[in-house]
Amino acid sequence: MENVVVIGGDGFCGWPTALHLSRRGYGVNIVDNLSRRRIDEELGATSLTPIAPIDQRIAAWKEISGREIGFDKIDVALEFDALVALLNEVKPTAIVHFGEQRAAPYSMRGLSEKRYTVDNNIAATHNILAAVAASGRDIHVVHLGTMGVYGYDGDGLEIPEGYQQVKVTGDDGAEFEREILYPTNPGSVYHMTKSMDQLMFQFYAKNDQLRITDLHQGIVWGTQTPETRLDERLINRFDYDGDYGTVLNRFLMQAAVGHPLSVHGTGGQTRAFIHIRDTVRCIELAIANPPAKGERVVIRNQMAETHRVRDLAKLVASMTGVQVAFVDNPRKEAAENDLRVSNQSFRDLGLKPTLLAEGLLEETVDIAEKYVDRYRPSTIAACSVWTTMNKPGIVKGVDRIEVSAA
Ligand code: NAD
Ligand code: USQ
Repeated sequence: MENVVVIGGDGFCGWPTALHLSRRGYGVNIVDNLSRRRIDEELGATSLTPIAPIDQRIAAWKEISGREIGFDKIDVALEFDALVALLNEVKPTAIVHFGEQRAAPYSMRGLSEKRYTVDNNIAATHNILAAVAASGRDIHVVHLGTMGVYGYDGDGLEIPEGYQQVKVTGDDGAEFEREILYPTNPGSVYHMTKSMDQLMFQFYAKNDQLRITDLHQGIVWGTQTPETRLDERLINRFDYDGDYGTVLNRFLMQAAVGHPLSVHGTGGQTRAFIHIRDTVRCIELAIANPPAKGERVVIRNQMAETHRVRDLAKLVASMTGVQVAFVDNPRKEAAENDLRVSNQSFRDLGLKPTLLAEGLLEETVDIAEKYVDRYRPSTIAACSVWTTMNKPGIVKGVDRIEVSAA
């Protein structure tokens, strides 16, 4: 049996991935420092769905599937020796690295959150790479990166999968061909750490011949996968608060409680999306298709489709009859952008991405409605501002409210 260590396996993407890999026959060991549960407390926020403590989650999975999942509470940014010891004990063939602070708004809240995000994310990624290199084992590192490393100032040029061929003119006029990492253009301290991760991957792939896959994932929506649906104790997180709630899940939740949908600015921002069911499939495909030893980092764009924020708001409003509010954008980002992205590499591996049109929006609305009693109104506003010029994106003093025709 092949063993996989899932770092950040108590989180929104990590937990369903751990279950999916376990069901597919991998020996799974979760590593997590449970920092997300601590940050929830710090923010007074909570998952809309009632997530069980990690030991109960794992016990429920054993009861339902008969399969064991290991758990080690390790802070991979701080506890290097414990990480090395775990790798020597478990002898994994792959590590899936979800263990970073992942909210752009949280990373922009203030100085301590900026510094925490950089310290945590950079040290976590570097420790994992250094531990794998030191172990002498052939462990494939699969990292969850983000579409946001490319930036969102696009004019419609298709974003390639990580690399760009360029011609450089030398001082004598001669032209040189180079392949470079696609230029990064991060829009938050969080996205900046993902851009910096890329350089660490490039170095360790070259210097230590590590096999590394970096998955540039779009915004994940939905909450359940076939495994997390099996029992309420296995249910996945559903974040809707102003820091960790991502846009489509926030809109679906806001619709369930009749809160006007909080569109930032004009809603002209175009972003890439993927359903959580496809996240777990993509990880399995990535693990099964590692780069050769000595090969450059494999970068795959992990997304299904692109949408403009205001179009998503209109869609949710037409499904539910909720109002759409255009609020001051708390972020510093292009008001309008086009986005075309290649996802050829996952399509070539056989992925048939789930699209919004396929009915899972209703499933997410049903979940939001089912757990509506757990909604904490005080956490809904997006209060983190990118600069002193930005105002919080709260639905108060809105520019205009649109009422859907539905
Ligand atoms: P999450 O916050 O739900 O999960 C992250 C998990 O990592 C948490 O359980 C946390 O406790 C753990 N963790 C953080 N720092 C750690 C450390 N130093 N040591 C051990 N554990 C640590 O986030 P998520 O939504 O599951 O995202 C997982 C990864 O996927 C992140 O790296 C994120 O950047 C990436 N990603 C997420 C999305 C999305 O929409 N959720 C989209 C693109 C990429
Ligand atoms: N937005 C709104 N209203 C809201 C919330 C967000 O209009 O109530 C807008 C934002 O201003 C932004 C867009 O929606 O233009 C996306 O915001 P988001 O919070 O859904 O996504 P983002 O901050 O980019 O981060 C999320 C995950 C992160 C991941 C990233 C993928 O939290 O971990 O890396 O999506 S990507 O966006 O492709 O970079």
